[in-house]
Amino acid sequence: SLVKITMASVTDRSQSATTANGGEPPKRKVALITGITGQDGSYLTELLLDKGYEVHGLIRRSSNFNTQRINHIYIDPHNTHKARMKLHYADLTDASSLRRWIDTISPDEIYNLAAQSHVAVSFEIPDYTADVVATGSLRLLEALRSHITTTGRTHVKYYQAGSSEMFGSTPPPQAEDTPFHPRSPYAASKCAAHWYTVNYREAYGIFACNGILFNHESPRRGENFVTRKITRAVGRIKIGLQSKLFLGNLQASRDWGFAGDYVEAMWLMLQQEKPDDYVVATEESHTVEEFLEKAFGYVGLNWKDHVAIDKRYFRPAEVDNLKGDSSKARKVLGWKPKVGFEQLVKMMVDEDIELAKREKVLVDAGYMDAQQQP
Ligand code: NDP
Ligand code: GDR
Repeated sequence: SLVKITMASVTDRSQSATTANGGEPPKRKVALITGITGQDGSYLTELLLDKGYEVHGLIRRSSNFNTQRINHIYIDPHNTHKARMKLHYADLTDASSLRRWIDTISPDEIYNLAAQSHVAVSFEIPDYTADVVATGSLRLLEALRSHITTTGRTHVKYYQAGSSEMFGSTPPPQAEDTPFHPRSPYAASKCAAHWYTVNYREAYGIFACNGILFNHESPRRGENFVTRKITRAVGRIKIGLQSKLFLGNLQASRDWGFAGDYVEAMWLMLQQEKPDDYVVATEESHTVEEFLEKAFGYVGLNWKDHVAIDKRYFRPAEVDNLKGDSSKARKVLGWKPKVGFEQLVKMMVDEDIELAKREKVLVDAGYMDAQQQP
């Protein structure tokens, strides 16, 4: 099972390190990622593996496999020379697991990406959202503080996945010094995690950074976020598997970038001399309706023929307009987005057309119902 494999992999790492370096600790940088199975976790893992890191990911137990986004980079850990990504069971609600893995892995960099990350769902499960997003981050910081105190490993760096949702109803453009006005339990919890991170930096001198990232999307985006929900529907409608798409508020405006670009900014923050907080954004904003027009228009469809409004998808409080000012990240980190809005929409639609074609084959062969999604 996965647990047996991963337990073995940690032991294997120290053994192979001893042989390879004559008893010296391994030279490779070691990263620990929470939320490795999520959209950003998968892109960040690819980036760090490319840079030669050994990457450890914490995954939570699920009754279904939840590693689809990282299966393509998974190498059996028994292959100790090649396998540089290792997975371990843990949970942000379980402090002991966090402390144990930090101590066992001895990471140089920790990326805290795990979250109940759906804003609308956070209104349904606010208590759990706060437990994972706010207190979970505090647990991880506290585990890191203990680890540093007992081992003297003061160089360990920490990244906190902050969000533009923290700005909420504060009008754009939003920069690092813009006041927060969260509009959901998710956003309020992210504000708490932000301030815990600042506090651990100030109180204990931990190298801890907050990335305040605006929306970023990709073909790996969860299917119930609006961009992917739209591009999945475009693919399925074009291929004839679906005809209607139900959405909520089409007038909300978001600053949408590409996840692959944004994980690079996370890494850059931890490579600086001093820890700090950075806004990461494209500095361009579009409404959901504009996204619809682009995505349907790209394959020659009119969104108005297919979209119906369902009140269920409206939120008790909405964030109307987000548009970042990322001049600090551009100046200090030398970061800028490579993928623009139109390119992003096309990339997502192209991939979802291919996915719908594969679904169609299964439907035609009688292996899948058209309503069903694999
Ligand atoms: P996803 O929802 O795709 O991934 C979230 C990850 O967290 C998954 O790996 C999930 O595991 C894991 N997770 C959820 N609950 C727990 C838990 N209790 N213990 C351990 N792991 C858990 O999010 P993204 O990749 O899009 O975002 C990454 C981070 O960045 C999140 O913190 C998000 O809030 C934040 N963020 C995202 C932005 C975006 O536009 N994408 C913008 C700004 C911030 P599983 O796969 O099992 O569900
Ligand atoms: P957001 O992303 O709330 O910005 O949070 P989402 O894609 O869920 O919503 C964006 C906007 O679209 C409107 N909307 C709908 N949203 C969803 N999910 N489903 C619908 O059917 C629908 N119809 C309209 C929403 O009301 C909203 O205004 C994302 C998450 O990744 C967070 O974790 C992250 O912190 C922020 O981005 C930055």
